[in-house]
Amino acid sequence: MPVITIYHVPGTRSVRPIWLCEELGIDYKKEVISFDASFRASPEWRRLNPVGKVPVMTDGDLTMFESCAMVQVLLDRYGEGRLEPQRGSDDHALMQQWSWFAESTLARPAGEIVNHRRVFGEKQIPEVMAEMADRIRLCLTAVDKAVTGRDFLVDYGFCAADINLGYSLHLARGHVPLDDYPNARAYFERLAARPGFKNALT
Ligand SMILES: N[C@@H](CCC(=O)N[C@@H](CS)C(=O)NCC(=O)O)C(=O)O
Repeated sequence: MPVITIYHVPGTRSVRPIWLCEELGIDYKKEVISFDASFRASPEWRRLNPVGKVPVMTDGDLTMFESCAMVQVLLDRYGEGRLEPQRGSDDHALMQQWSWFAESTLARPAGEIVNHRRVFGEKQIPEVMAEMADRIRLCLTAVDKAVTGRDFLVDYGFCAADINLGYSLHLARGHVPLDDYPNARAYFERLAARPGFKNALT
């Protein structure tokens, strides 16, 4: 009986902790929930995620939100040193850098496009959409450079930062195609070919 439950909506940021569990063979339960605004605003869901977003993870008595934090907690509790470089090393610092970049710098404009569309519908402001797309392009340029001539982000090899950024690239490519960023595209394709990603996406 798994003690970890990940509340999941296919294609959303719950992909990150689920993908990590798949890669590490951690036993977890996937609880698929509704993405309806009314469900996310319900007292029942707000008790788990006070801002009504997805995902949520529980592990025994712990209930938490923020997908990249979940990835780190899973590494701390069950990773046994796998999928992260040695703590304190430069590679570990870069793993943190790219994980934070994944959510706060790249996923942010992508998420804002989704939110803006959802909230404003027909009345969306083209200048806002264009500005967010420009922010994504800037991030994709940075990723493209970072993975030029290498398979993964840090020398250690495939690690949790690739999971965090891989999801953000999946999100971003729905708004800005990766075609103009051949290294980032090849990197994303390498990540997307992993069974863990495929199993996490649905
Ligand atoms: N930083 C949060 C972001 C969570 C987030 O924005 N989730 C999206 C789905 S991928 C969501 O629930 N959006 C609904 C909304 O923002 O109203 C995390 O990484 O968990």
